[in-house]
Amino acid sequence: MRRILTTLAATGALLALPVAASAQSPTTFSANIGQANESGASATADLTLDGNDLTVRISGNGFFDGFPHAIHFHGEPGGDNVCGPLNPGEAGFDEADEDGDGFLSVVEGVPAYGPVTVSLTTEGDTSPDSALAVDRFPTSSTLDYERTFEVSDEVADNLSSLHIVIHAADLDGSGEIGTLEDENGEPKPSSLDPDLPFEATVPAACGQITASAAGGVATGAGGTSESGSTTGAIAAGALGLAALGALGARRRKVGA
Ligand SMILES: [Cu+2]
Repeated sequence: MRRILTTLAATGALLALPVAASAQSPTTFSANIGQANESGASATADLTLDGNDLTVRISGNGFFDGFPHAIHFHGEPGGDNVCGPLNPGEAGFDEADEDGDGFLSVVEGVPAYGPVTVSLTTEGDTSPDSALAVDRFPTSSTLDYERTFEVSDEVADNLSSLHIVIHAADLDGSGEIGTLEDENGEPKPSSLDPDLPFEATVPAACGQITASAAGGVATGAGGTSESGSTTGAIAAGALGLAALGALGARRRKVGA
């Protein structure tokens, strides 16, 4: 019996600690991720930053089903990054489309949205080294991405200057990725890696990360003790959901 009580007490202490920490610091961000290259795909993202732990949830639709969609944060942290003109007909698109093929390649988009800062892989490394880790990105048309991982101080402090870019689109409507041909009738290669097809890495959607309106997560300043405890309960619920989500994601990976 004493052992049970000790265990319960220890569990209570473990549960209480993150609530106390989270009541002060989490900051929320979101991104509306619109189509690029007239892919017809779009997504929304919700981000929660707690210290250097960043939880990213992305839900989309219209993405090519059954092919890995590389997802990155792009941008120089603190820099003047924008999604830029992403679709034919938008102001500045013809200038950005340097080779005049009618598509904005990854490389052609970099002057606007900047280099890869974080790779939103499903597991393992999240650095730019994993930018093309095609076996560790979502493959469904709705993406259904959720992951919590640690980011650098530089990224944590400058999230609002970064963008989420989602790659891979069936540009020629063939029902396959990799059928697009260049002007010579040869398979059109990726601007990043000649061993990958153009369609495998081309931007399909882009959205700027913006801080959510103040009040989304209570700061606690000026709050009564009663509302403070309500905030704590909500934070605890959110943490519980996040933990369940992380477990679920891990399960899915193991089962896949
Ligand atoms: Cu990217």
